[in-house]
Order: sequence, then C-alpha cells, then structure tokens
Amino acid sequence: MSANPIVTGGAGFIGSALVRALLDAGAKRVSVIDNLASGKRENLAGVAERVDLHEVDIRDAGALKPLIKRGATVYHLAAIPSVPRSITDPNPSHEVNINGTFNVLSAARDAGARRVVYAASSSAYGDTEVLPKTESMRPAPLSPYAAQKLMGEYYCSVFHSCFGLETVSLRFFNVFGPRQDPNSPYSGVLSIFMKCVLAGTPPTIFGDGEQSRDFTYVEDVAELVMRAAEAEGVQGRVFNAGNGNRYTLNETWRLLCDIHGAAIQPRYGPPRAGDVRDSQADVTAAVRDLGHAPRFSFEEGLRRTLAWYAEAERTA
Ligand code: UD2
Repeated sequence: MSANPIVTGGAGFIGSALVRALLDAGAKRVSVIDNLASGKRENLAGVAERVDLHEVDIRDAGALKPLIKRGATVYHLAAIPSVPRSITDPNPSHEVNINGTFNVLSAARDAGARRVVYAASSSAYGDTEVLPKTESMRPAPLSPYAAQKLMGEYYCSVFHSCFGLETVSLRFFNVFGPRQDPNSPYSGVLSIFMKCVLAGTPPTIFGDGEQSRDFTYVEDVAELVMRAAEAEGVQGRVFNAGNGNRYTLNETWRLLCDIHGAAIQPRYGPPRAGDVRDSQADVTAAVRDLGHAPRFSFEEGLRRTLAWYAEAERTA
C-alpha cells in the first residue's frame, strides 16, 4: 500500500484546496501537518473524516520527523506568508520559512519520502526590467519573506543534488479563492477586496493602484501542484505557478465592482515597503514540462470567489 500524501499547511487556504483536490483525484486519506496558527479546522469541513490532522509546528523537528513516511509525497505549503509581516516581525517568518523548510526536507530525506513539492513565491523575482518573469531571470528579493522563500528553493535544489531527494519548487503567483482569510492586517488583497465589495465599503489601496499582479485561482494552483508531484525529469527544478496575465489593483477593484454591480471609489494610502511593482508569470516551462493548464480566467475566478464569500457571510 502506498503512503498517504502529506500536506504541510493543509488547514490553510491553499493547503485545504490541495487536500480536497488530492481526495477528488483518488487519495484515500491525506495527512495534514499544521500548527493552526493561520490554518483552521473549518477549512477542512466536509473532508475532515478523510484527513489525519497533526497539530504540529514545522519548527519542531522532533515532532515532525515521525510524521513523514517512506514513499510519501510531501506537499510543503506551511509558511508564514506576507511581505509586510516579514518586515514588521522577521524572526518568526525566518524560523518557519527557512528553518521549518529545512526540517521538512531533512525529515523527507531521512524517511525516504518519494518527492517534496515546495510552495515557493513569485516574490523571489523582485522588480525585473522585463515582463513576464521567467525562471532563468536572476532573483532579486525585496523583503525578508521573498528572501526566505528563495532560500527554501535553494534548499530544495540542494537536497536534490546532494542527497538525491526528489524536489520540485513552484513559485506561486498571488493565489486567490475561497477560504482566504480577509481578517488579518496581512491578508491577501483580493480577500480584502471581497469583504469590502460585499460590505459596500471602500478598500485602501497602497500606492497609486497601478501595481499589477498575476492573480491565480486556487484550484488551478492545486491542480498544478499535483502535476508537479508526478511529472518526469523535473526533479530539483523551479517553475512559475501563475496564470500568465496581470491586472492592476485599480483594474481589479473595478472589475470586482462591475461583477457585484457596485460603484465604490477606493481610498489610497502610502505605498507598502517591500512591495514588488509588477508581477506576471511566464508559464511556458510549467505548461511544457508539468502540463500546466489553468482552467479559470481571472474573471471566472473572481466570480466564484465572490459567490463563496457571499455564501459564507449568509450562513455565518
Ligand atoms: C506576495 C507574492 C505572492 C505570495 C504572497 C504571500 C509578489 C508579487 N507576490 O504577494 O506570490 O507569495 O506574497 O503573502 O511578491 N494591497 C493594497 N491594499 C490592501 C492589501 C494589499 O493595496 O489592503 C496591495 C499591496 O500593497 C500589493 C498588492 O496589493 O501591492 C498585493 O498585496 P498582497 O499582500 O495581496 O500580495 P503580495 O503581492 O505581497
């Protein structure tokens, strides 16, 4: 019998979407490692009976080690995300994103795991002169978070070259969708936009709103992550996990208002430290080598996400 897939951060927004996708794709059970700092049990509602949830912090190497099984595929998504949080309070994000990743890779190596798929970040690129951003460009992180996520990639590649552990790093590009928590000062911008449009209140846009992002729908990311676990000849490599488009925040807010039938002017505040100006993925390598095939246009992703938040508010 093959080992159950393991998802670190599996009670989080992206992790729980991946858990659902793995179960839909035929996994009997999924093992989740999550300290429930930002992850939530309710994110696994409806699938909890097929999930073994281990409330363990990846900084705790001793507790982590026995949970990684021989032959298992490990999806390493546990992290402290957020550019601004890593600037306000860099220590915890350093410890989780770098030391925790090292612990996951070490445990995977020691156990003889089959492969580790790592959630890297598009922030690694920083500001590039050319768009879209391709994997061959030199990384130029602009924040501790970006540096930490890049270090995780380097560790993945070195665990492959030095220890023979199969790893694949995917640079996630601004993932959005159902279950993204809008209630923290560090929440992703689209979750905040969703909350504002439903409440009829203006969001605060940091800067002039002309910064752009390649917003990627969470189900497309989950699908790509699973493809990365199976693809041949990609061990040790790094791929963009984006949609391939980019929208400014001003365009995005307008689009969301149009979808909802609202007309609300945003507020503007000072630009945020550590922010990247423009972000757009070249997905050529992911399409060619991983079979990446995003199914959701940005607008369709926005519609689905808005419907989910509206329903969550209605039933709260
Ligand atoms: C970065 C990464 C992303 C992922 C994420 C995890 C880039 C380009 N992207 O996302 O891939 O790793 O980190 O946290 O580095 N903003 C507002 N108002 C708000 C909140 C945000 O204007 O209330 C702006 C923010 O200043 C930024 C944009 O919205 O320009 C996106 O911010 P975000 O925090 O959603 O994501 P970002 O781009 O830091």
